[in-house]
Formats: sequence, structure tokens, C-alpha cells
Amino acid sequence: MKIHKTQKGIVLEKNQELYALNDQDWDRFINDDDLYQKLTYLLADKEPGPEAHDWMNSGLLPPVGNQEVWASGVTYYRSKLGRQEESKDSGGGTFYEKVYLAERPELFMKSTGPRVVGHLQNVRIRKDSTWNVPEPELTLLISGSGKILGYTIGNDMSSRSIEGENPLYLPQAKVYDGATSLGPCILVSPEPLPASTTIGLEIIRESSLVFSDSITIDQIKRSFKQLVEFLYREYSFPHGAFLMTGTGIVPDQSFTLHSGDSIKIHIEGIGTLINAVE
Ligand code: DO4
Ligand code: MG
Repeated sequence: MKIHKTQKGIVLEKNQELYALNDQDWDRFINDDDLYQKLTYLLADKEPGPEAHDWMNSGLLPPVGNQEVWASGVTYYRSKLGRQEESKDSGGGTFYEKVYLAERPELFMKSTGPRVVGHLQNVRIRKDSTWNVPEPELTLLISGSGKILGYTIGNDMSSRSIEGENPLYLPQAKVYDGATSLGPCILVSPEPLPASTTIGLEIIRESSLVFSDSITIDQIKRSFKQLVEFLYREYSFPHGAFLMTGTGIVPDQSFTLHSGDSIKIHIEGIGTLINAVE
């Protein structure tokens, strides 16, 4: 089942039928350890209807309220290599290797909920950055108690020149206006995603495909449960949280985003998140 957050309210999708839900408070609605069962119960006596289509046409919002968005780093081998490549002049060879192998993962706060942009909204590159990439990441919706409830698509927009200059600049490389996109919906499933689930990235510039790649989520070095366990160890999330699980796709060194590029991230079972670069 999928949850869409629209300008007019929450729309549920089941078997390609759409259902509008009246009077739901987003934060309370999604922060529920029994979310899947609640959706099943809510749809039991509901008819799909034209209202839900009208709500979808009103425009999608990012599927987040007051949740914080956190991110994981160096969880895929390709990311470790990418980080080492960009930081070779600042001595990055060892610490990215160490964090890739360590028990404790790299976790950082990426965005507050209200700052997130959604499907078909613009993301940004920093004016003081010369080397920029999107990072397509499977993103977990986690309840306040630490249960993984669902999945969405995240784009962890990143400045490789700023992080590469000095890893202590990570917050500036990762956290700025228009740096976090989530959407288009949340997939709520009682089962974990299949290991073969593919994350695909396409970047289109002036109608031409200038980059494409894909990876399956079983290439990740850590379990989602382990990432959540570290995130929740000494920090509480009264509204629940989103956790980006890291990128396994890093374009070659010669690639940088341009203003006007269109970024398409597809994850099987969830959908496609599309953002233009402002
Ligand atoms: O070490 C920097 C962050 C890397 C990251 O965001 C990722 O691997 O996805
Ligand atoms: Mg990332």
C-alpha cells in the first residue's frame, strides 16, 4: 500500500485504486507501529472515488511532516571509493575506509521536515560548490519506537568539492536549501523489500540522457536494522524519523550537475522521484 501526501490531504493507494482520507493529522497518522494494519482497517469499508483523483491532481507534497531526515554515509562500496577519490588531496584514504569497516556507521542529520522538497519540485546546487551530484537513496520511515514502517525515495544532494576539501565541511556539503528531496509516496509493507530491489538513477540534460546507473539494495554493507539501532541509541524521535540509507551510485569524477538538469530516481515497488536542478 502507498501513502501520498497531497495539497488536499492523505490519499491511500492499494492495487492501483485511490482512496481519499478525511481529517488525518500527518504526524499522528504515520507515526504508528501498526501502520500497515491501520491502513488495511481503514480501507476495509471504503470505496475508491473521484475525490482521491482530484486530491492527487491538487499536487503532491513531500511525504514528511515534523519528522527529521537523517542520512547514512559510506554504506556501499562505491560510495567508499567515491569519497576516497574526492578527498585524495586532503588525506581521505584512511577514514572513509575505516568507517566503511567499523561497527558504528556514519550518520548525519540531513534536514528538518519542513525544509524537504518533494516530487517535481526543484533541488539546488550550492553557488560556492564546483562539483555536485545527486545521491539516490532508499529512505526508511521509522516510528518513534524505532520500527521500520515503510520506504520512500530520497535524493541526498551533495557537494563533492566541499566535502572533498575537508571532511569536517560535511554539514555544508550536505545541508543547504534544496538539498533534500523525498517522494513521491511512502510504500508501507508488512514485509521487508526484496533484496533484488533496484535503485536506478537517470540524469537528463537538454533532452539527452547524460548519466544512468543502477544498483540493487543487497549491495549495502549494513542492515537497515543496524542503521536504525545506532540512530535511535541516544536520540529520541517523538514524531518518528526518515533515514536515508546511503548511495551506491556515484558518477565518474568528470561528472557534475548543471542547472536545468532533470534527476530521476526510480526504486522498484515505490515509484519515481523527479526533481529539476534550479
Ligand atoms: O561521507 C559522506 C557521506 C556519504 C553519503 O552521503 C553516502 O554514502 O550516501
Ligand atoms: Mg548520501
